[in-house]
Amino acid sequence: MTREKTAPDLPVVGDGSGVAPGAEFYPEEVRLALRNRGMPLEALRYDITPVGMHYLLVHFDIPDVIADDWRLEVGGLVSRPLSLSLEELRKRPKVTLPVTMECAGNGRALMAPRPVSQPWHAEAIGTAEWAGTPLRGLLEDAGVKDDAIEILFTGLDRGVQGDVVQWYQRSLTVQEAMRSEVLLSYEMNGRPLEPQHGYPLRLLVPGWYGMTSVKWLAGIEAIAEPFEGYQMTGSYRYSQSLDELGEPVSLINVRALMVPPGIPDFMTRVRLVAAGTATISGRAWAGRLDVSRVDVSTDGGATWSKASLGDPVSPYAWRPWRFEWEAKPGRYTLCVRATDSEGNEQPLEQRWNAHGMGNNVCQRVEVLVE
Ligand SMILES: Nc1nc2c(c(=O)[nH]1)N[C@H]1C(S)=C(S)[C@@H](COP(=O)(O)O)O[C@H]1N2
Ligand SMILES: [Mo]
Repeated sequence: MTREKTAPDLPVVGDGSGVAPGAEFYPEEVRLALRNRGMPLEALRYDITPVGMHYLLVHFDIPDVIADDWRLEVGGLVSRPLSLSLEELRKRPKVTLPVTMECAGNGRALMAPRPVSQPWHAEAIGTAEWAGTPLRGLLEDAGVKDDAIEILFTGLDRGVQGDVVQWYQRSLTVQEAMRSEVLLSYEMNGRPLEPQHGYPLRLLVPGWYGMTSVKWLAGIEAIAEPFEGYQMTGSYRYSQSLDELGEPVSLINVRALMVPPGIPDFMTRVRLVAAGTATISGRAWAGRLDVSRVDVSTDGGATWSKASLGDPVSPYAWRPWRFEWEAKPGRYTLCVRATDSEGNEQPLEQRWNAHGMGNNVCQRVEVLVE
């Protein structure tokens, strides 16, 4: 395990408090947003998101990995350490699974005051057909020892975050890592991973927010203590201040999004819809749980009507929904709200947290019917 170092003095964004006082974005946030694209919401029409429309989140730089020189090292508290080439991994049992992935920071920019980081509204989402080999088989071959409590995953990207010089690293409990749906993935939508999505290999943890699915994976290590690196303790926490540790962010919260109907105004994205019957449609997901209902409001959340649901693409992927709306001339705020199989409902107002995590507030779309 590489020990994390403290970075020399670096400049701060804004007043350094970690939140923005007003609605204006700092140049640093805009620059991050240009590196990390969101999924255009009209792509909610596809079961499987085309690779070029899937959201993207890269903390540091995309590393330059030469697959022929690359190996996956499996070590730490295991009986038989392994070192595998991409070819060897591809010869192992192969599983293909459509999975909806969402960034834990999705919805951050809708919080007030706004936590300063990647300024997602609601577009940090996508569903890909991921293929790879189950992690469990590999861990069984390596023989994880009884005193191991976590599995640590290390990516090949390095940078500074929260004043800490680090490789991108996240851990899972042995129990979570052993779940059958967890993959070491080398294919996205039937093609080798693109550089930005983790080529040649990434971890894929269905049901968890995206930060868990470590890209450019190079190391897997069984460890005896909980891993306390920056991406586990300095971020990805539900806390009320940056100094407070808070609860870890893990599984994806229930959410529905709609394809914004009609046509957009270029700058404001306000929608123009023709009067008459309008079909409102979209997708809903709840991580590891099922979506049990989706409701639509055309009056900003005052009254709700049930949408009809289609079948999910897989147990870990979104399901389509639709709603027929008799649109009469006027100005409307459309909202959509999903409920999961445990009765959790999307909030109308989000509870604030310092890192801007897990915001699943109901989507609102302004519409002008003529
Ligand atoms: N090595 C590494 N893995 C990573 C990241 C990263 O910056 N480096 N970003 C994480 C985050 S925060 C998310 S949301 C997902 C995004 O995956 P995608 O870019 O393929 O959509 O990758 C995760 N895995
Ligand atoms: Mo993320």
